[in-house]
Amino acid sequence: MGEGGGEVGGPAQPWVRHLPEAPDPDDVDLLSEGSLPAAWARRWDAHPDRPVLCDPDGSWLTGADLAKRSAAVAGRLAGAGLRAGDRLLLSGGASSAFVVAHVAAMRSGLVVVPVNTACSKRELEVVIAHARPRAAVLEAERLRAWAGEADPGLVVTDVDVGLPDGPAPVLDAVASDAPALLPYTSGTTGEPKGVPLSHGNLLASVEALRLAWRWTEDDALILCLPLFHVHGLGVGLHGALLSGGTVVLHRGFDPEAVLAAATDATMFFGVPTMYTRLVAAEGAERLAGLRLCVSGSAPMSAVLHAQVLARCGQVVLERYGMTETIMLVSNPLEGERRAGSVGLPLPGVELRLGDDDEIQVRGPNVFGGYLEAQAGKAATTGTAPGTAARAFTPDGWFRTGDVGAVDADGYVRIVGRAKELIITGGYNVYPREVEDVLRQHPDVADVAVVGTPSPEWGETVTAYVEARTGFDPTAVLAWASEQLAPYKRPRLVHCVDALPRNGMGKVVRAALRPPDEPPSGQPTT
Ligand code: MCA
Ligand code: AMP
Repeated sequence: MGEGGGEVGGPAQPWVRHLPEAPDPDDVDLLSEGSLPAAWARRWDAHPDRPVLCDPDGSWLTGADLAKRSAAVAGRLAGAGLRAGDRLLLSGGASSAFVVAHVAAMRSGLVVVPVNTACSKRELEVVIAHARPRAAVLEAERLRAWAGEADPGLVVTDVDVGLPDGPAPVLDAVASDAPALLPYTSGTTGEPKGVPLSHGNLLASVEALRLAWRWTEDDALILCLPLFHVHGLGVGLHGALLSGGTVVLHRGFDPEAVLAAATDATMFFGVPTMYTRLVAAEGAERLAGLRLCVSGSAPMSAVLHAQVLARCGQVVLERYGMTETIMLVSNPLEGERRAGSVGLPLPGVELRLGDDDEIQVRGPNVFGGYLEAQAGKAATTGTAPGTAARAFTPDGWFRTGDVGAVDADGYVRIVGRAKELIITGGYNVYPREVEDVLRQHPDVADVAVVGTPSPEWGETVTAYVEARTGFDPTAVLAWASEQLAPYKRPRLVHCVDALPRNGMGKVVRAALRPPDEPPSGQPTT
């Protein structure tokens, strides 16, 4: 289907099917609250004594607590010289202190750069060099030391933001088009790509979810996703604070803890690997008490969908999104939740199939272009020549790199990927980044990295290595482990005499097959 063909969400706006009374789309204003911090502050003012956040230690914060503590942290950040528009690295496990720091930054107009808690020194240095943050709020001592070495001028502090007090700056006055979040993805070229998301992008996406999933102040969300990706931070945390309900933070995913929490909660968001573990857990049926279980970040198989229904009594609602767009498509809350489909475009989202059936989207949730480092400063280059510009079509639609199909009744299915991407346990791994690291080892002549199917992880990162004499896979993997966050490390390594290549000398990934001998490394499944 050519560009412009197969448009879903055009004049008829099928997304109204997510809303109970099929309103006129023109009456739906996803940005009416102005910004997330402004909306949150209104909730806390209206109901100061209402609990909003449960720390993993079981202690609660009310709306008034969150308003007061975040204003105090905003004062300390301003006292350290940070001003609206400055970038702030943020990394930590789930805790109320982490949430307070994040909310303080958002309220002050700082741009939060989320960092994986398990990132390597190399990965942290790459982000610091590219994003050029002014300050870093980092829970792990290891990260604080590395950040200080990478940029001695950086203000580095822990998640309690133990800086001297200062008067709070103007709060909750951010413009809709001001940048709010700058997550990083390594991308198909192996180069870091910063994804600037504006306050408008963040608000539009969670407002759409609030409407589509009827997320209200009566909801309590169990949140055990990492808070350095859009799924946990931009959907789970932001959405819960917008709903006016509560969010119960878990520090990491433990199926028993989730099932124990299910009796007092209403919602759970997870990746398929979490559901695989939940169906296998004792007491899986306790999940039935929740009003909504959502899955995303990776495809959920029809088999797993059926297992969750059989073991947990839940018809999982699968949805589809990206860091660059936050949430795009969701199965309906009411109406059929179709296994193997990600559902209908969310309110505000227009979707079409472009060349080779690539899913293309536009809407108020879609970012404006990647941030590229330029001679000492970074600039947004949504339409500049180069890799980043190819992210958009000439008529302004974002190219997702996912290949889709749309059923006669408007349900979207993801049938493949045009981009080279491995999704393992809901985390994205770009083969090029792993290959670039492995190729630096003197015993590796060349290497190709692919995902191989795994029942638990979806895909497992697998390396095919053309080895030099003396190649020791264990030593090479140990060395790669210092360069890469744990989820990016190859879990399977195959030695091959020669990588399959086409006439141009390019590796043909589809032709990579495990040789007969058992692989080296520690398979995860
Ligand atoms: C942990 N390990 C992994 C992964 N997670 N290996 C590959 N892929 C992974 N995802 C490694 C650990 O380092 C450890 O290695 C070994 O596997 C066993 O660890 P385990 O304790 O079992 O793992 P875990 O800590 O329980 O983590 C599994 C998890 C986690 C809970 C499923 O991966 C997770 O939270 N995934 C969610 C990711 C996410 O939020 N993605 C959203 C991005 P070793 O034994 O060598 O030490 S996508 C997004 O944001 C868009 C917008 C969207 O659509 O949502
Ligand atoms: P990220 O770049 O980490 O934001 O990951 C976005 C990618 O995750 C998308 O482009 C898809 O390839 C994939 N993804 C997210 N949700 C789903 C889903 N429900 N089914 C299949 N793939 C998904």
